Amino acid sequence: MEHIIGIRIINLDEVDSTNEYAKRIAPSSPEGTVVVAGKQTLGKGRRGRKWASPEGGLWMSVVLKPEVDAADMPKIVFIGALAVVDTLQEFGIRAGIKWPNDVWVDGRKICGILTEGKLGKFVVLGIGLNVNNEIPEELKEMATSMKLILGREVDLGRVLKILLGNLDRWYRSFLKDGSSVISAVKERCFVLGRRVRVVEDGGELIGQAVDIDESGALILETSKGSVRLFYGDVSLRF
Ligand code: BT5
Repeated sequence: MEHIIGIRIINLDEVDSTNEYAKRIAPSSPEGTVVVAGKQTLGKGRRGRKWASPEGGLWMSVVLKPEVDAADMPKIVFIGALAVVDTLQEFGIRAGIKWPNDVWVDGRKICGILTEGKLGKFVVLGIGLNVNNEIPEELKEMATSMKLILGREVDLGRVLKILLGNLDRWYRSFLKDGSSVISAVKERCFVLGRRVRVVEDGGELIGQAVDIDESGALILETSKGSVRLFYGDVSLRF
């Protein structure tokens, strides 16, 4: 079976942000084009946050052109998270998904995912995975890397190759049946069944995380009833 993801790989030594680069080339690029950079000078997280991207990490973005509507966007984030969890598993690392866009190992963030796009035109799936890179001082409490966990450097090229294979597999699964992605995320999401605090635009909510529904929303049981969340930062310790 021919692969979709990774049909074309653009390797850059340095870039502002692989997501920005991928958005620039997306209109004229085939679906499955991947942009990888040695380091990012303006790596970004959600809502204008910074993503530390020094040399040694895996900083990449994939151009996708699925025929989906806005409601399917959360599932594309999940494709990234599932593929990263499976990739870490290949290296003997047990990771879990922190809804909506993180992968964590032993209470620390190892990967963040950011999707952006133009509705009806393209989606850029950006993945930042700490591999051999240094973790900046201010993030040491909350972040980790494959090197820190394994106690040795890993072959970045091998990580990329395995990740592309896993992305391709999950993307196909998503195209065939979007709900397969949701059920897989539910199995690997360590937030479910826990009492959590979610900070979002308007303020914060505390409750029991009970489910992820078909649209990818987190269902929180609060003292005031059940709430559906589409966005937010979840904390387990508060
Ligand atoms: C994310 O945002 O977690 C999405 C990160 C996406 C990064 C990739 S790299 C390739 C592509 N190109 C880009 O420019 N971006 C994507 P968010 O949930 O908002 O989390 C951001 C927060 O994570 C920051 O405020 C820090 O607290 C923390 N953080 C920053 N750099 C980190 C790192 N390298 N490892 C772990 N945590 C980090």
